[in-house]
Amino acid sequence: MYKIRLLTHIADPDGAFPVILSKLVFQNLEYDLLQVDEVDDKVKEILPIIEQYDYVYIVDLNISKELAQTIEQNEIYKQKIRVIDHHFGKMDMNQFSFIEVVDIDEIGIKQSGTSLYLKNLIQNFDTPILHKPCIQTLVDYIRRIDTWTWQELPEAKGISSLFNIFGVDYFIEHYYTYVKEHDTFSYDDKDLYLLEVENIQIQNYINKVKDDIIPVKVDGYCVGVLFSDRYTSDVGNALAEMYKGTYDFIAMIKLRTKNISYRAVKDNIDLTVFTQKYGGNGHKHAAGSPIPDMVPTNIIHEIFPGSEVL
Ligand SMILES: [Mn+2]
Repeated sequence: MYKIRLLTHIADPDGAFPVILSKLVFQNLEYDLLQVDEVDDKVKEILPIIEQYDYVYIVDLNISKELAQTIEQNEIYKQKIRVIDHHFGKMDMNQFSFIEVVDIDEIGIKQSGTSLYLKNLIQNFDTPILHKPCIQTLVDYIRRIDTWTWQELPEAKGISSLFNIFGVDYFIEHYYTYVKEHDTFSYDDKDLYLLEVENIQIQNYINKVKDDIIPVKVDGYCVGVLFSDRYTSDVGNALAEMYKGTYDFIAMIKLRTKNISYRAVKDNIDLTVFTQKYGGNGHKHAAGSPIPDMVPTNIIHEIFPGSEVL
């Protein structure tokens, strides 16, 4: 029986579904849901105890070049660790033998962390359950949401909204049970009602925040900056559409989770170039970067001069 450790992305269904797939295939599984900037530290924690795992999968996330070099030089590390990623900005990590970054596959289909991980599991640990139509459908929906190709199949979008409503832990629990108990996937009446309410809330929220944008010039770009940590994807897409011709991209500052999400407004923008300077990562038209640790404290000092953060 294999013992598996999975490190995956906490932010969206593309990170959550690999947990479900792993639970279906491996009885002995430990997993961590991580932010992009937490991966290196977690891997460094695991390296000294890596003997106890057969494989350590890192999905929809990546590691630093320095850490990749350390792993590549160690026979055991590189045999056990598998990085499966699809972020365009991490393409050059394919130089390492244990890292696979695929943006578009050999037949021209844009890939996501979940879709690549499913392929990997089928190749290496094939079990009948992975071929269930409901898994194929859900993985395809998630892949489309994550690669902005869901417009051709609008029903895919519902999974993203249900993830936002449920939160990551309930999402995993709910769909793990679902795929075990069902052959095919469809939204039920409860899902549809939740989606309707969610849609109204998103529209109301976008209407409220659309006028809160602060125009900022940075590194030669004209950026629409917004403090917003809700409905990132919908807000980003709606604002990018509304502000065509005004901004190069939208930056949504999320203080609570200490990260920034970017959405390109103009087609010719490559956000991987901009975010690299700020320790970020992502795709050409959607990317993220961390907020430096001291920023929340600095803001408190700014608001309450002379204050002391305990
Ligand atoms: Mn992804």
